[in-house]
Amino acid sequence: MTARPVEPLEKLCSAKQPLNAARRAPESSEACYRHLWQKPEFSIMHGADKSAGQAGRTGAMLFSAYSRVQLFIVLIIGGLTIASGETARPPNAFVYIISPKDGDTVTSPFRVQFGLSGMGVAPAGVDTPNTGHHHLMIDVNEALDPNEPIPQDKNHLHFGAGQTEALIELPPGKHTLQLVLGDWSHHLFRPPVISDVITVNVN
Ligand SMILES: [Cu+2]
Repeated sequence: MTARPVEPLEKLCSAKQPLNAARRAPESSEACYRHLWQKPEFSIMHGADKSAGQAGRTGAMLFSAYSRVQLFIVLIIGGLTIASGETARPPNAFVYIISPKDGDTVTSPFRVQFGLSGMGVAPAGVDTPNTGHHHLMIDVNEALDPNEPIPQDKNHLHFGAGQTEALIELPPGKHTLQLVLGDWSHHLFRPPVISDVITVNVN
């Protein structure tokens, strides 16, 4: 937890009584929550004295409960942020398009086969070391943002079930294909596991 000054803590606590616990440990907003939780008017949370339940106190109680939920959400989001997008690429891992080959002429729909070496395929959401799932970039020119999940649209196809090939339908003309391995949370590995771009001529 980052250090917080006492005054915002007091606002956060929304309590008129001295915030001894918070003052003793101003670096931790948990002290505030603990302090509020131990106050008599909050004993209703534990099924006790309701006589103290005046409007202001009820508001403070709701605020406290709301703040707890907020803290919980912040902790969850923080945890996910730390957990996702930080998957290290195993050495020697690479992806490649087995077929079609660069420059091939194909008839739509056509089969694209995904090749992966030095790693395994796992469905999205499964955080197993040295695994990921395939993503096919179709006519994508912009670089992917390493801090964001791989976009999901008609140009960025996710194969989150662990597929290793796909039947692709494209309008006639030249199209580029590129294979990208994403981690369990659809983020790029660091450094990215990404194939060469190939061009196909679709009939
Ligand atoms: Cu994905």
